[in-house]
Amino acid sequence: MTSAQFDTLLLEVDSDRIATLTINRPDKLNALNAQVLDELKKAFEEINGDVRIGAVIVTGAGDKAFVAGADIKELNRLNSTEGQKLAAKGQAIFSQIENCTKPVIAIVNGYALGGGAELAMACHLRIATENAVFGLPEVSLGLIPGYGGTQRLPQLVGKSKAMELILTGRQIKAHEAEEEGLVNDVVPSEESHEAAKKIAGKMLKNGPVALSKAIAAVNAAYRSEGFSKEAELFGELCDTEDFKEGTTAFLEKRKADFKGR
Ligand code: CO8
Repeated sequence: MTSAQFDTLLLEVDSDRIATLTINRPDKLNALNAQVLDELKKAFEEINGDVRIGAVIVTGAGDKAFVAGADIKELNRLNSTEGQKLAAKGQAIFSQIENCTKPVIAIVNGYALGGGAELAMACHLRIATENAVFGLPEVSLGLIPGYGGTQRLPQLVGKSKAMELILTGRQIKAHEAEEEGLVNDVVPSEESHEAAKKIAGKMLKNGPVALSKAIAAVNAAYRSEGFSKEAELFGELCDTEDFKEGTTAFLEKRKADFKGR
């Protein structure tokens, strides 16, 4: 079964009840613009309600990127109120993915930066291809992660490592991500779908209601006030000169010159 109602996503379901949801903007390295976010919301509503689907694989189109972040062109125009609102909207969609009643496995097939890393972290498991690169480079744009990254990265790798990665914006490769507990496995690119389907297949031998309750029970330990604080602080940054400079510098393909204002 394939679903044709999306412009920026591909949704296919195989005979093993495994859906593959592909973010499909390869010319922009699958960056998350408003349309991708809206379609992700709709796709997960559909996935949750479709009895033919037992598990979901999320990946990016092309061989270069999973998702290279939120669309910086759209971010550049935000004021503080809009920034906070967009962060809260993205957080709600990623929380919908995290709370999907069916297992969600990300195949991280290249760059997973900023919002892309945040999307991967909202999935239940992550399988990285050998060329995967993870990072929260937002501070290099005069920003902070706004789609839950300041909350989920410490949950996955511990506070100390998360602070290092968030404050430096350093990008890490697949094997370091595995050592840090950020990904479950690293596999060659051509084996990634087979690997994800194998693990999804093992899950699907179990009781579907039990799977959904297990997801809800694990997630119950990870709710935090920090998400709304993150959105509020992201919004505050949208009114700074550094945010304008950082995002404009990226779009003009030059180095940012931050003034601390
Ligand atoms: N947004 C918009 N466009 C992008 C993005 C992005 N995040 N990433 C890549 N693109 C575009 C490029 O502009 C380029 O477009 P064009 O061909 O029109 O010039 C195209 O994709 C291909 O990219 P590159 O030419 O840059 O490819 P390279 O192989 O040279 O570099 C990189 C690949 C290193 C991944 C590089 O593209 C890059 O650094 N991208 C940006 C990574 C980044 O900083 N991501 C974080 C963005 S901020 C964020 O995600 C915040 C999330 C929280 C939001 C909260 C609420 C709003």
